[in-house]
Amino acid sequence: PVLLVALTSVHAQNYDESKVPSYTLPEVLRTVSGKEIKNKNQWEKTRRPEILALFENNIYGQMPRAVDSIRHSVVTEDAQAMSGNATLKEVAIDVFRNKKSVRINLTLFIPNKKSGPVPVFLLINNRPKSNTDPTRQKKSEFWPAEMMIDSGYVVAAFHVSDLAPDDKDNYVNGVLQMYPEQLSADNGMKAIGAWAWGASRVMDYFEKDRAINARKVIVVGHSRGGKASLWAASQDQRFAACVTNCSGNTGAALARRQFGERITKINTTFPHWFSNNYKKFNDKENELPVDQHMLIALIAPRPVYATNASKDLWADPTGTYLALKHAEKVYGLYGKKSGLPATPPGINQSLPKAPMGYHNREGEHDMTNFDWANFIVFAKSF
Ligand code: GTR
Repeated sequence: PVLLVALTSVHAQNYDESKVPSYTLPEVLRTVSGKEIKNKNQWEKTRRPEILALFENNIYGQMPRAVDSIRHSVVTEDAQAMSGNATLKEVAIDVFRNKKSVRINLTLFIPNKKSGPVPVFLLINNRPKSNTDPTRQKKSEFWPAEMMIDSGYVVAAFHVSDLAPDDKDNYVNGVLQMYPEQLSADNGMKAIGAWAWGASRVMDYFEKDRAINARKVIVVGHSRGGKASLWAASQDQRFAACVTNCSGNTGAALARRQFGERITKINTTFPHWFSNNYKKFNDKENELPVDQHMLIALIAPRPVYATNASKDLWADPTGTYLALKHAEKVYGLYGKKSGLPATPPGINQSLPKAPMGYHNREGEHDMTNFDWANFIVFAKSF
């Protein structure tokens, strides 16, 4: 029993701010070889690709790009959806590679009152499919499609299971069938990478649909989906902005704070999310060549909104705020100033403003009408 107690205390999760260890973050504006980055050209030419490769090789895995062909088929089109307020389109996106394929089932509602290409909120849905019910018999605050339509946005969603089932024994049954080399590589893509890959394939479709403003697609994700929305926006610069809600560890929260969920825990509970290489950093946050502020920096100068819930300490709302603050200097290279104060705003005091927004909603780990109403304000700010 003595040994058991010792082991559990090593892995106990910390929720006490006074027990956050002191830490030094990797410097976002200095290259691995020590060169200072002074302007956006140096950032884009040297440091941004370097950081992207560090995230690929150590955390999320590679992002395979080669495909043999892609087919888009509109399966349903109903111009009288939502009592005539929206056009529902259900689109099958079939991607072929190495004689294998995946089908992404995209649901989208387009507001009828808008003419011309319309900006989009695209949700990477990690919750039950009923949350994005195309018939609207079931309505959920997780994806309040009517609210988004009334505000003049296209609202779209796909489910993560189309790309990689969220299960350690089955995650290979999806995109990874097309890229078997990823499975044997220590920096190979796993489930979260596959979900982000799916968001990019949806973006390919948006670029072909004339009802859509593909220059203004905001990729949204909650929790594990929010880790994927950040990774999608980081590596695919076609996304205009990113919303990451309660994304926590290996999402928008700083790993080195060791507050709430930690790398060992996430790699143990979800061994199918991140690359094999990431396991090397179990209990070794300080050895990572990156921290999560650098993932946000990869999105610069595009807007990022990182949102949280007050009772969701597991996802470290404060560590998320600090990650935004530490990414500010990269936005600064583009002359963009975040309006975020030095310390986090109070509960429900939302700051939904480009280039960096933050709020900490009162309540549980979830995504609600409060969050979405703020996502709209954020989208109107750029
Ligand atoms: C938790 C996990 C978090 C977060 C969450 C979710 O169990 O530890 O990192 O991803 O699930 O996706 O709701």
